[in-house]
Amino acid sequence: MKLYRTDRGNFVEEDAQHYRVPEMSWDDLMAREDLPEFLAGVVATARPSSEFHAARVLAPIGQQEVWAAGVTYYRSRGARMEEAKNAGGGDFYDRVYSAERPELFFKSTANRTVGPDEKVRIRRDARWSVPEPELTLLVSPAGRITGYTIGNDMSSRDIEGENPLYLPQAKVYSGSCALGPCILLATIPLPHATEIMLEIFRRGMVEFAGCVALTELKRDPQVLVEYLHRENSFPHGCFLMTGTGIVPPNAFTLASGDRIRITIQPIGVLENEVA
Ligand code: DO4
Ligand code: MG
Repeated sequence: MKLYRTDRGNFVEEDAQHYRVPEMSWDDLMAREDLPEFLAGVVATARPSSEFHAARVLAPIGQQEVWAAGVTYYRSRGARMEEAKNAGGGDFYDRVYSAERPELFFKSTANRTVGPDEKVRIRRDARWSVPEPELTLLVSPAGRITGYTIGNDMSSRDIEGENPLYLPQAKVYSGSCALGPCILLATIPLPHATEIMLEIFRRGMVEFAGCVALTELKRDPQVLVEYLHRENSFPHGCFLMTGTGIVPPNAFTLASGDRIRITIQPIGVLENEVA
């Protein structure tokens, strides 16, 4: 079951049919502790609607904050150690990879986040920019994982590598986050074999492609949520990106006009062009 936020209202999809979700704001939906069960009730009682096909799908975010976990895959640990070695920061990434406490950082708000087919941005003062394709959790105010979406944690590697204290500038800027295309309701946990695929197209040709399975994710998503909720409250619910396991080679940097396609089945495909 998938939930879409569109310019014509909110729709739930089940078995290729779409059902309008009765009058309720997106924020009220995101904050529901019983979101999967509530939407199962909508599907059971509503009639299918064809209106969805004329609608534009929007980023699935309202007043939720987006947070992110870092260095949760071995590949990310290695890439960060390499980029920060001249700044003497490489050791921190190795230590956080093995530590009990995960790295969690504030990533985005709705005004910095784009939806499917909208444009992500690279910073004008960065020389080395990459997308980070990440399984992203929808977390209820009480800390229940109620859904999954696809996230792109756009990052400026040169700024981050120059000094770990520059992390917020490398990660948080206008157009630095993409989410979508929908919320896959967490009726069952995603299988460990789930794959995250990244393709980057330049002038219509594949410039980079990579793939990682959730078996490589070192941290249990529920434990990441537990740390995020320590001493923090999220009255509207929140999103938590779970880190990247795909890092393009060091010679690669994004350019304007590149298309970034992230696929996580059964959630779907999130595609964005670089402005
Ligand atoms: O520690 C820096 C950021 C790590 C990150 O965003 C990731 O591993 O996905
Ligand atoms: Mg990341």
